[in-house]
Amino acid sequence: MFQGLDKMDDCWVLVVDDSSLMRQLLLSSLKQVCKVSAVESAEQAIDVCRDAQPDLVLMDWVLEGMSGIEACKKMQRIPELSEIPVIFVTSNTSEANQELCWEAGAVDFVPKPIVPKTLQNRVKTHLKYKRQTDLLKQYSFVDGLTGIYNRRFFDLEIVRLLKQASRLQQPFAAMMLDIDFFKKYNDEYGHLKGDDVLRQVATALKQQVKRPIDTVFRYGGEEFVVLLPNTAKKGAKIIAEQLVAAVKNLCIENRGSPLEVVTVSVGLAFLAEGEYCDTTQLLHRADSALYNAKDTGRNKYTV
Ligand code: GH3
Ligand code: MG
Ligand code: MG
Ligand code: MG
Repeated sequence: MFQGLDKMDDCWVLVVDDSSLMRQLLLSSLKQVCKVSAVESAEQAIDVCRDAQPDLVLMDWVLEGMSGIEACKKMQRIPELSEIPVIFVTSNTSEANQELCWEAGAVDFVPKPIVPKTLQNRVKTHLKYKRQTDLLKQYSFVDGLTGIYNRRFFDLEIVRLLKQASRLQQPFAAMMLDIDFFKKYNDEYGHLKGDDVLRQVATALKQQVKRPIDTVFRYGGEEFVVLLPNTAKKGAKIIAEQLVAAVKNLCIENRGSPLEVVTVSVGLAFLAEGEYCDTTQLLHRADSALYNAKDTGRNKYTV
């Protein structure tokens, strides 16, 4: 399962140090291990981490402006940065100072002056842990059949996104989709062909949902959920319409369906700006709308 984890060529380490001599030393000793770049302040480091998340940060303590300790604490509070491991590389080696590094959330501590071989091996070990964690996350949050996010990830994301919508006073839209007459499809063409349809439908849905903040999940057997943060009624209806059309336009024959091809029905639920509801209430709304779409002809969306 974890083959190739010793290959570090693709990993990227960010060095933060205000001394150009130290930056040169760290860059030259680490470039034998992985990709590496350097910045001279904590503020720059946080900007770089927000733009493109490195696999590991080597943090100096004493910097101009924000200190390494403050930067590490700040990264812990920013969700998309909180899982980037930080190693302190510093000459502040007293016991009390080392304690401050652990409290700030560091994963390791390397004293200056550095011993290149030791630093390289510490970095290798942490990169290996990071890759294992990333892989485990991928295995646990991605559906094996379709390659899109699974129910487990949905359960986490929906809670986070509803809180975010409420905090930012933004509208929110959720769609529940269900393939029409899919039992008949399986009966007619077999389960393997059915699996193939699930993959094609998942890909078509993902292609239609273009903003990076929008997500498609496989919710259950042949049911999908699409979450659209900061999306009002009008925009969501357009997307629902496009999703229904995209699946129909795959033109996958389904002799068991009166519609003759594979189609989906969609139930749409909204949250207005400033409105709050929990996951159960939102899904209940989407589910009722879905049943309405099923009852009134399928191959359509209903609010
Ligand atoms: P409706 O239009 O009312 O939704 O009719 P339906 O036949 O799609 O009914 P229902 O939603 O109850 O059927 C779900 C079917 O989806 C049953 C099951 O055989 C099939 N299914 C669920 N998961 C999978 C899967 O992973 N692979 C395949 N091939 N079929 C699946
Ligand atoms: Mg310094
Ligand atoms: Mg179903
Ligand atoms: Mg169905």
